[in-house]
Formats: sequence, structure tokens, C-alpha cells
Amino acid sequence: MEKKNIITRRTALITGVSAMGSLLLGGCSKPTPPTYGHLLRMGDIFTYEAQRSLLNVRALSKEYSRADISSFPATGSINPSDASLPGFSKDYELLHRNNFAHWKLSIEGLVARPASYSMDDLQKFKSRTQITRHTCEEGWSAIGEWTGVPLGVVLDHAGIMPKARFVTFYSYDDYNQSFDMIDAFHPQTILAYGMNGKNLPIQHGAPIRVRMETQIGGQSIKYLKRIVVTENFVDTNKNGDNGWAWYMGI
Ligand SMILES: Nc1nc2c(c(=O)[nH]1)N[C@H]1C(S)=C(S)[C@@H](COP(=O)(O)O)O[C@H]1N2
Ligand SMILES: [Mo]
Repeated sequence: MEKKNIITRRTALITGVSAMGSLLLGGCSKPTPPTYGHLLRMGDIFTYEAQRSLLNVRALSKEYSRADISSFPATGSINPSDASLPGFSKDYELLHRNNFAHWKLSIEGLVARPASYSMDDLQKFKSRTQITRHTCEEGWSAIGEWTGVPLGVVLDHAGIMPKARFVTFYSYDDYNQSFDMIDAFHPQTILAYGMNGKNLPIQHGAPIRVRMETQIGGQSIKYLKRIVVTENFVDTNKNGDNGWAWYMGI
């Protein structure tokens, strides 16, 4: 029963999205990013408009084979339970001490059934495994295998309200990001709990990180804590002071 519902809703979303695509190609209106008009985010306008107008928004990013898996550096925060490192979080330290047994992911905002999902809850959903290339804006790339639950499946379970347009992610080291619904429901956007066949290690975002394969590596948020669904864009980098655009499609 539930499965059938998911398929129907997905199909409705896909139909809606492709209808929007043909409208855009017809030149009636342009898909402007939510940061439109912000001087420091000019890059968004080009990449977002180009990708939303020209590409099939459901197109999959290339997937590789096990033989292609490479060594994988960890960057940004690499351990929020270590007080001597940037991104330290007391809450994360406590969770880590109990091997993340008490970790829960809350899904709030414009959802019919706001809830906190434990690791067990998330692992009960059908999983997806993908071997993909991560490209960091700082100039390195690496290939890894990720296992997790598609974010869209969890959002469907929580029940996205019709007005919802953005999904904002909050992490323990306070590295926050948002996606529009197209990227949130992309089949390769997953909440990953496994890396290369093992539990996701601390340096790569334990216990759960986002893997999002159609944008640059910095969008794959580690140490996930909370997801909030909204109608209005929540700018987690209002002043552009981290120097990065909101949308960084690759
Ligand atoms: N919470 C959190 N997520 C994050 C970061 C971070 O510092 N904190 N860094 C980002 C950047 S810039 C990159 S390239 C990748 C690095 O992931 P890795 O450490 O698994 O290689 O995580 C992204 N997600
Ligand atoms: Mo990065």
C-alpha cells in the first residue's frame, strides 16, 4: 500500500518537473535560483539556469565499478567529537561516546508527519548503493561507494506538503546547506550510512551524511542532525561569507 503511494507521488512529481522543463524551454519564464539578485551569488544564476533549462533533472551522475574505488581524503570538519579540532560539538561528542546509539535525525517543517528517525528506522527503508566520483572545489576528486536511503523516500514517508520548496540540512559542526526539491528527490541524493561496505567512518560524516552527486562535493553534508522543509529559501550563508555559491552543479 505504502509503496504504491510512493510511486504515485513520485510519478506526479516527475510529471510536474518535466512539465516545468518544457515550459522553461518554451521561454515563458526562467528558473532563477533563490539567491537571485545577491551580488556575491552571481554564479548561481548561470549554473542553476543552465542546468535546470538544459539537462534532464533526473539524469544520473556516472556510477563506477568496485575496481575504480580510490583512496578518499577527508576534508573540512573531520571529527566534531574532538575539542581540539574546528567544528567541535559537545552534543556530537556525547553521541559518539555511545557509539551513536542515541543519534536521531529529525525531519521538521512542512511535512505532514514530523518525526525523529533512528538509524534502525532509516535502515528499514530499501537502500541504494552507488559508486560515484566526489569532486571538491579545492581541486581533488576521489571515488567511493556509498550506501544509504534515498532522501526522497524519507521525505515521502514524512509527507511533503504541497507548498514545500526547499530542504535545509543542519549538521553537528554547523555546516548547513539547502537543496531545492528537484535535487532533494534526485534518485542519487541519499542519506548515506555506509562507505565502501563498512559503517560510515567519523572523518567522512558518521553516523549519516548526505551524498548528492549532481553538485560539487561540498554539498554532501556530513554529521547530519536535522532536516527542515520550508516554502521559503533559508539562506544558511546569507552574506556569502564562506565564498561559495548556493548552487554548484557539476
Ligand atoms: N558537516 C560538514 N559537511 C561537509 C564538510 C564539512 O566541513 N562539514 N565539508 C564539505 C566539503 S568541502 C567536502 S569536499 C566534503 C568532504 O567529504 P569527505 O571529508 O568525506 O572527503 O564534505 C563536505 N561536507
Ligand atoms: Mo570540498
